[in-house]
Amino acid sequence: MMQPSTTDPAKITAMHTILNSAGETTDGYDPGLPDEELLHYYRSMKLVRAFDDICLKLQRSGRIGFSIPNLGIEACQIGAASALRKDDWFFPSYRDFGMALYHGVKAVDMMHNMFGNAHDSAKGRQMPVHFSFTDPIKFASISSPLGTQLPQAVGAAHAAKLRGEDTVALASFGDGGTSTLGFHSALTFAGVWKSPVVFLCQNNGYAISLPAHEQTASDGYAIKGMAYGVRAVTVDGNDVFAMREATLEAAAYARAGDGPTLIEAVTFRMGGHSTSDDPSTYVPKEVVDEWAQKDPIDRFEKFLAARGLWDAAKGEATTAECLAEIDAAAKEAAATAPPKLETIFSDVYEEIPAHIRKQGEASFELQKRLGEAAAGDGAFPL
Ligand SMILES: Cc1ncc(C[n+]2csc(CCOP(=O)(O)OP(=O)(O)O)c2C)c(N)n1
Repeated sequence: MMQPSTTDPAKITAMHTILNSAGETTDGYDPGLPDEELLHYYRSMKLVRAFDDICLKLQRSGRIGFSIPNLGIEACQIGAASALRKDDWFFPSYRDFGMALYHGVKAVDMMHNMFGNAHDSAKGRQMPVHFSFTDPIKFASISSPLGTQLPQAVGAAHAAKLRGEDTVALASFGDGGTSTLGFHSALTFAGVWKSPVVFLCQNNGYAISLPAHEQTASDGYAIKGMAYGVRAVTVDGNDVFAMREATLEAAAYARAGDGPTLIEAVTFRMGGHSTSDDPSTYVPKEVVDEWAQKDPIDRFEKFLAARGLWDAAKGEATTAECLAEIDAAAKEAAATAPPKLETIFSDVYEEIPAHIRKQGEASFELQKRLGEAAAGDGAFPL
């Protein structure tokens, strides 16, 4: 369906769309998916939006440090995730938690991280939105330094290949991530080794305030695959079906032993970079208005409506359900105790070195004397 080419730059940079803004598909395309799966796509995208809404309120009321908005880019995550198996590897960026929600990670487990409490999989030692899950998918820890997940994905994919497994690794990153050394070394190795990796570059218009056209002088990002001998394709990132098809093809190509693919998903971040950002200071209003017409959920609703699966009441009911689920998750996480200071070395050392033990004991003693830090101490600067 995507007809990508690794040799013809014009084909690599031509954007593939299946579902247009009117909710119509190209050439009578049918995803061949049962209604319940289509509705799962829909609910997953709405759940991402609900998570964003509630996290913004939690951040503005000082309950969590910060969060990362996804408004407008939900189809990238859900389309790509839907094409992968539960035993594949995910090496996500901080804007990719929709992939985990799609595959059944519970919202409350995400909220435990947002609050950094005792049930957080990272035991409260990570920043908010820096999720890591081993169940039900292998969702490697999100890290803040851009591009680091790309060589990690190549390593995991290469190891799987050496073990004779047919799993693939998805490395997801933004347009800004392509300027990191990680991007170039990962594509070099994956190209040479024919590693089973899907590189997903979500070109969402800006790297914080830097517009994508100032990030690179090349004609988009997919074309960068050519120099590394990596198959590449440019896809409409607001089209959940185009994202699914491109990722399915890339995964099949990788599983067949043919090597990696670089997918450039063209999309737009309608919100801020994080809850500390005000995009109205650098994004022209006309650009926002133009992208609002291409909203990924709106066009999917039109598609569902044409199949008799959606109407305004269904939309409202889904929004209410998703908000209730995320709200309950936030309440549970907020009511969960913070990690005990004594757990600070858990899972770090097999045997705690003597000098570290001594430092730990001194701080435990200090805490006994001075008590726990109160909420609001050490305000989060991001
Ligand atoms: C190596 C590195 N350099 C700079 C930063 C600071 N930084 C954090 S997010 C960001 C923008 C990233 O933009 P992009 O990769 O396009 O992803 P997006 O946030 O748009 O999803 C920058 C420059 C960082 N985290 N890591």
